[in-house]
Amino acid sequence: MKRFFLFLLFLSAASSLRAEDGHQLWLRPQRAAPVKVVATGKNSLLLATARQELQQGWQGKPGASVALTLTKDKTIKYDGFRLGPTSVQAATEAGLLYGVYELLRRQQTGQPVQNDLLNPSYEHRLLNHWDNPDGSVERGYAGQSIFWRKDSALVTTSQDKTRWQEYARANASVGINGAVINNVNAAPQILSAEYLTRVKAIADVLRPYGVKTYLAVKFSSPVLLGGLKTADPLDPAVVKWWQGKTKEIYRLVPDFGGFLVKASSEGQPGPQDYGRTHADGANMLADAVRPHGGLVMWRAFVYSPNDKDRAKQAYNEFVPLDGKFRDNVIVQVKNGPIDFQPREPFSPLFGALKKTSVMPEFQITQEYLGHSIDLAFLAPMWEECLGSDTHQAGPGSTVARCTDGSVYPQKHTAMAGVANVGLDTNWTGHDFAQANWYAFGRLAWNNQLKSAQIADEWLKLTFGGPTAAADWNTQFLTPVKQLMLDSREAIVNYSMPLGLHHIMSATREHYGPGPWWAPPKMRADWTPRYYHQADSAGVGFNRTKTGSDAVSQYHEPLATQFNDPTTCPDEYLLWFHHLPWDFKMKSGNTLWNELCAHYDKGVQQVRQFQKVWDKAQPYVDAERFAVVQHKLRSQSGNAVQWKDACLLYFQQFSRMPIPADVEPPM
Ligand code: GCW
Repeated sequence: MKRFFLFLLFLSAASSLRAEDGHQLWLRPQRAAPVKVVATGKNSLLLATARQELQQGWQGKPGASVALTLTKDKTIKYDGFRLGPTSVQAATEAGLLYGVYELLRRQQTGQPVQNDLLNPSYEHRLLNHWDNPDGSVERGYAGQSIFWRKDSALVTTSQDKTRWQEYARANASVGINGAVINNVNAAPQILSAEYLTRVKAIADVLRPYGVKTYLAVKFSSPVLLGGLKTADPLDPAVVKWWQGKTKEIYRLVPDFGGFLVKASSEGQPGPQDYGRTHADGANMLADAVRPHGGLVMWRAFVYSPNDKDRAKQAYNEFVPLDGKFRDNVIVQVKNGPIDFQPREPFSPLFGALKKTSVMPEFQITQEYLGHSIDLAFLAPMWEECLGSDTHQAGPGSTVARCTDGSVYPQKHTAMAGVANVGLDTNWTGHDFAQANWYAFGRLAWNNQLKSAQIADEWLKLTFGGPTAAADWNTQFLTPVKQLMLDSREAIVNYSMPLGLHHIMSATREHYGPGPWWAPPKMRADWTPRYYHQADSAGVGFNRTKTGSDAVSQYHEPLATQFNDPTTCPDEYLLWFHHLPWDFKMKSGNTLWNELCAHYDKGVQQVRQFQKVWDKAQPYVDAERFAVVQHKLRSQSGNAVQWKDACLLYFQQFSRMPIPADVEPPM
């Protein structure tokens, strides 16, 4: 009996240990060597954090002395730092903290430290949480919100605080320094005194890690919460209301970051309801936060049911406003012109807004890339966008350089990622989705980093360590890294290859295929047909000069290149062209055969991933191994579903046979 009891005890200890593996993210506890920390400056919150991290994680010479020094070195930008094997110099305390994390990361991943200068690409590196006050998370696949739960406004538990602290630490370790803690489809009550109490509680926990708190606000809050008759941004009573509300927030959270706004977009109220422009709306809020040093991040995600081409609207609405925004406004632009699809060309707003601060918004949560079931490493997608040459200020004006201040003298620079974090033990649902949180932070810090390096670091930190087997690098790291690097393209292949987009299922919350979905009276631009335009003559959206002319929103030589199907890159072909099924591709295949080949390839790729993962078993703890294996199995089924459904659906228009080397639909 006693033995059985001990066995139970062992089991529960073992299982909690296993759950911990996922919970620790890339910050797994290390057996640290003793270290002496010599810090200049007063013992502030951030320095205390830096000191603690060093003491918990030092892998260098035992007893070494590490100097954390504040300096006025002008080559250090924002919260960048200079790193030596036993020293960090920075202009800010946050910089010292980031230097410490970098030092520890290098030690753990076996990268050398010479005297390096590391400056962040962007001043503000933020997560956007689409978390609602009732605890649900819009497009969240990792459980309920870590910030809110039904009726939580008034009670903050010690468990809440522990979780927020772990969250803040994870952010800081990759340089993320801001969090918008509620949904852009904002509930007005977030600005009520009751909720602001909790906002303060959250901000107090995030602060020692250098993470600033921001709020998303509903433009009609003065009406819904303040009882005013209007939310017209030029109305003095409205201006006054926002000023008062802002003061109230700053009294509670003196370092509050500012507001994120989705306005006149997808049914959300906004300045256009009063005949005003985005600039009028943004500037009014910018003036309210300016005395406190706050920012306004104004989203450019706008489209309406009457557009002939949704992809064009943001550019049409925002380019005429270039130069009209206050300098503490940043226009936040999604990577592509439609909506976080598995592949889109870059948004033509990048580089086109020359007198306005512009920031990229990426989606970390996998709304269109398989939720938390499919394995998708997203760094390659973001790298592709950041590296796209807009040509707006000559060759080399990449999206990265057009947003980080290299090309235009932006007053503020920033990057945002829609978070994939929830209450799940492993934070992100899929164990590999942690890599996307990690990758976002790393890319926001350094927009030139390569996906392969990010994957390498993340795998070493997450699955490696001193206890790893001798052949870990060859048997685990190399193949699993390749799997990660191929994973996004596999999803493009089995879901929306060759520039197809927005043909996912609407009824299953954007998981799986749905090119046929078109209930009566549904808004056209919410149905997949609007995007694929398949008919007996061909498939694809004609955005050339003979179609919607969206190509003209791109700077030459891109406009000409995209306009011609023989020069348009295959990846964007059906994004820009409606082409006959027998159109001859660069490969020599007909379009139909090429489409079939891509769908098939995607399926084969996932099967290959399964094999790679099966072989990884000896190198992974049992729990994470089994869960990922199980998810890959589901993903494999999902891939087949995509292939079969899309090929059968499109075949009714193409009336062409499935090529012999493609697995026939079931
Ligand atoms: O991708 C779409 C999502 C919406 C989201 C919207 C946006 C928060 O389907 O859920 O709303 O974009 O980015 O505002």
